[in-house]
Amino acid sequence: MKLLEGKKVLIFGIANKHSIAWGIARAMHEAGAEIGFSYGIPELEKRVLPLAKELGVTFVEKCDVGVDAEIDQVFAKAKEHFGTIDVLVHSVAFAKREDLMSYFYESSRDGFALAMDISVYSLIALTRAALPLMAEGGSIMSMTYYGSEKVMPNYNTMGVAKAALEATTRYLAADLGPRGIRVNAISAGPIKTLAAAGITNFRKMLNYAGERTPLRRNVDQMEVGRTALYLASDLSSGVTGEIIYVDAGYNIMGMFEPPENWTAR
Ligand code: NAD
Ligand code: 0WE
Repeated sequence: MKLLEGKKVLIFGIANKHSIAWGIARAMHEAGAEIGFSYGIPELEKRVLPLAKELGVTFVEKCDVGVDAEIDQVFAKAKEHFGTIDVLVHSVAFAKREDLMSYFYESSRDGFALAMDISVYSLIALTRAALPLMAEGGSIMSMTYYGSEKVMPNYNTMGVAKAALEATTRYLAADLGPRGIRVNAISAGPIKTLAAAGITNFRKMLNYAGERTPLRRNVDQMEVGRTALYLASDLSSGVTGEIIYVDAGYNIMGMFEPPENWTAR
């Protein structure tokens, strides 16, 4: 019996084959889950449909998570299609490009509000919409980044939004624990995805981290996917409100040993 046999999973945030959400979809598919996809903008349909086909996914719906009516609609359709769901995956973030460069103190009011709306409030809204379909309990998860805890150059508004996302995870976990619904977040190391492609010097950041993590490498989408599988499955039945790191150990370090090994061991 596979880990997610008979489980139904709804995944938000697949853009293309590089998406973390696609790694999650593949890991959960391999574990026997029945999966539904939702994507954010109409232009992504041509990217997402072939991926859906690859996994035999027939539920593929557009949903801008900044629009309540679209959230209502996608969950109405999910109720028709699946009846109930067991797992909700939130893999969505957005900030204005100009807020991911330059000084944090330059952050605009509307850019800050937008990042919080799309990257944080959406988890609350999706969770609330999913509740009627999760009467038997379930597992909800989202994706975060260490820039929530420590300053990362240019992560800026997104760092503050991820701090709020992690706090949101704990408050939702406390609300929903009594209903048998667990809520967790995965803090992933940097991965080259569409969301990362737009970032100046992302390649440099990847190399910087990859040379210094305890594992001396970066992580990939499938490693995040397999941790998501653990969170979705009964293997994690006692785990809620947690931030789980899938970052090759980056977050445990206090000082990084440069590659040329100056501690002379
Ligand atoms: P991605 O671009 O593949 O995924 C981001 C998704 O958010 C896209 O599918 C995009 O369409 C969607 N989105 C944006 N605005 C939306 C809206 N209004 N409505 C619905 N969907 C919307 O990039 P990714 O790196 O896979 O990002 C997924 C998650 O992982 C994000 O929460 C991101 O912050 C997080 N994360 C990424 C990294 C990294 O280095 N790539 C590291 C840690 C955490
Ligand atoms: O969460 C993210 C990125 C999220 C993201 C990316 C973009 C790029 C294009 C949100 N909004 C946008 N808006 C756009 O217009 N990551 C964890 C990846 C990431 O982004 C960074 C990073 C890392 C790592 C930005 C600056 C510094 C480091």
